[in-house]
Amino acid sequence: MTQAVLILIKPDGLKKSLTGNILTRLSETKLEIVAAKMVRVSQALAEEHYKQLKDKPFFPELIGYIRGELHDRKKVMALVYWGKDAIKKCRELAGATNPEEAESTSIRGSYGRITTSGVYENVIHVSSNESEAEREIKLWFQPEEIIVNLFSVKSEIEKECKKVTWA
Ligand code: IDP
Ligand code: MG
Repeated sequence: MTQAVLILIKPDGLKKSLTGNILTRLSETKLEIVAAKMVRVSQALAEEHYKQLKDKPFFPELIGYIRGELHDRKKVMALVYWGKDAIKKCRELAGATNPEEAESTSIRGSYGRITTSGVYENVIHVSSNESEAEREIKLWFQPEEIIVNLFSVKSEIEKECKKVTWA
C-alpha cells in the first residue's frame, strides 16, 4: 500500500546534531522524500498537532518541547516520506514512544531519553496511521510544497494578498 507519512526531527534531534544520522537511518526504508523544510513551531501549530493529547498531564511540557523551549533550538525539520508501507516502516525504525522501552537499535532507543520532568524526548515524530498522516501533512505543508499529488486540492483566486518575494 503506497502511503505518505509525516516525519518531524524534533528540537532535541537538531540540538544533538542527529539530522544526518536520522536521515541515513530513514534511507534504509528506500522510501522517497517528497517534501522537506525547517519550521518554527507556533503555539497554535503545536497544539493542533498534538490535539489528541490535550488532556494528558504532560501536554504543556510536550508543547514546550516541540516548540524548542527545552533545547534552545526553536525549530523542527519536517519531511514527508512516500512509498510502500511508509508508516509501518518509519515507525519500526523510530521505535517505541517511550525511549526506555524502544529497541536499543531503533532511532528513539539510540538517541532518546526521559527528562527529569517526565517528558519523553524521543528525537523524532512519525505519524501513527493513514488518517493521522493525512491530517498532519495537511497541517504542516501546503500542496505546492509537496512534489507529488497526495490529496485532492482546490484552487482559489487570492485578492489583495500581501506576498513577500525576492527583491
Ligand atoms: P508517538 O510519538 O509514538 O506517536 P504519542 O502517543 O502520539 O506517541 O505521543 C506524542 C508524543 O508525546 C511522544 O512522542 C512523546 O514525546 C510524548 N509522550 C507520549 N506519551 C508520553 C508520556 O506518557 N510521558 C511523557 N511524554 C509522552
Ligand atoms: Mg502519535
